[in-house]
Amino acid sequence: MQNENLRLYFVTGNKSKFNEVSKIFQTQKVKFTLQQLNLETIEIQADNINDVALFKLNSVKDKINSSFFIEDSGFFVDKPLKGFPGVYSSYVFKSIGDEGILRLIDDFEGSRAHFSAVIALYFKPLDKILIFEGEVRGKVSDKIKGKGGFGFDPIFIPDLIPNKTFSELSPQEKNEISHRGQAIRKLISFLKRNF
Ligand code: ITT
Repeated sequence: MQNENLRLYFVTGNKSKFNEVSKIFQTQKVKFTLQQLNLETIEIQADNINDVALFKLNSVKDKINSSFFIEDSGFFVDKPLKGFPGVYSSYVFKSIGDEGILRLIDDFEGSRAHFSAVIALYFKPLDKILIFEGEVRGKVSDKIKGKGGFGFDPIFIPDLIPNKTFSELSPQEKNEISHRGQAIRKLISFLKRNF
């Protein structure tokens, strides 16, 4: 039987998130075996994603007997939408989608946007909760471009690769600069330091 101390669950219903994270784990020498766990979590409507992430973690903590983490992320159109959809990203994507966001914007060149990710980890060997964050800045594309990724990827142009949307990048290229990639690499450094 596998050593339970070396099992790490990523509690998420979003297969695309899991696939991105799992690719990073494969390229790093991590002793932990990563596994997706699709458990119902509770997402409160707070105005910052750190609070959402901690609540989400605590909503399933009693049901899991291993180390595990959850991730809460969002797409923020800082200019001209003052941060919308932000903490409502999941719902807004399902309701109005990428097209709906584009209809709200006139000046794409002058737009600003970012993705944020907060990972909350329950690390069983130390009985501790830890937070890891990542953020990537850019602007909104004037049209939907690319086939890769998920969610708002086809309309986000990162500052670091200013001629492509996230959907036009390979999974590795997106992971190298994305909010999720940054947060996961911090989590992996923690695991390497502590196990
Ligand atoms: P879980 O809560 O089960 O993990 P979820 O998709 O509901 O899955 P969130 O509540 O964190 O996850 O919602 C974040 C939403 O923000 C997500 O559904 C996407 O619409 C968007 N989003 C987050 N990261 C993204 C990324 O890397 N690329 C594109 N869209 C992203």
